[in-house]
Amino acid sequence: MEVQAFQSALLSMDRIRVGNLLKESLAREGRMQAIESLVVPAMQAIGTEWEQGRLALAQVYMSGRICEQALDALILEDGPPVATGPRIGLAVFMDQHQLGKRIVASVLKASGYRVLDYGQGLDAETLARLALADRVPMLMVSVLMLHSAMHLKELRQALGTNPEAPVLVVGGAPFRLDPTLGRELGLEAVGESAADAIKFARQYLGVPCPI
Ligand code: B12
Repeated sequence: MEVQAFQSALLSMDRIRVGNLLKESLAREGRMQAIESLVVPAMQAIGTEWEQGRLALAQVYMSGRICEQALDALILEDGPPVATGPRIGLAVFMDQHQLGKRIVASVLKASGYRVLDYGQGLDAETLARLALADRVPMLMVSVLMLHSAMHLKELRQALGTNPEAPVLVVGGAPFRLDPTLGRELGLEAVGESAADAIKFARQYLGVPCPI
């Protein structure tokens, strides 16, 4: 019901209602749960409707933009998080879907990790070069299209296998839609949600000391 209200506010471009619904959900469930239970299913439903020809791509685009703005406003309200913990490289691999990366960046920062945001649309060679030059201990990659996911093996190879190579953590819609995809691609750390990003960061890098 609430997801439907959020979805219809997005499609009617009612930014105020979008912001209010998000704030209400946040007050009830906390930031991460509000995002997972409202933004993710609403955008997923919008994607399905577009696929079935009931929505135009422009409506999908505008819904994404409005979510980005609403989330940015919420994040800024808390003040920019100051992080001093381990560094994590983060990027959207090959495609241009940025909403998931923003959410992952925000929860990692809020948990004390320093995020090096490499942007979006990066190919395997470019991304590996950036991560290796920065010597990040972990590289998180958001992937929204199956076609992009199919190139992750190239990224894995370009990162190399020496002990200095960053731990590769991937996430995004193709892995949520097909839970076996990560295994098929030979990837070890595959996340389905922003909470999984924190889970892997803690597992491999430890919990940052509070400041
Ligand atoms: C919004 C959207 C767009 C917007 C993007 C706007 C933006 N600024 O991001 C626009 C309109 C630009 C767009 C364009 C296109 N899109 Co699009 N898009 C979507 C849509 C509807 C929602 C994506 C989204 O924002 N979801 C909300 C976020 C919060 O969820 P999320 O990214 O999954 O992230 C969550 C988790 O996955 C996880 N996570 C994400 N990353 C990571 C990383 C790590 C390390 C971890 C641990 C976790 C994690 O945490 C997040 C919070 O839970 C999806 C549908 C869907 N089911 O995902 C289609 C979808 C991804 N798009 C699709 C397509 C086909 C396209 C286009 C090719 C359309 C076209 N003909 O031009 C283009 C391609 C553009 C490009 N080159 O990248 C298809 C892909 C199909 C496929 N087989 O791969 C989808 C699945 C729609 C569909 N059902 O067909 N799109």
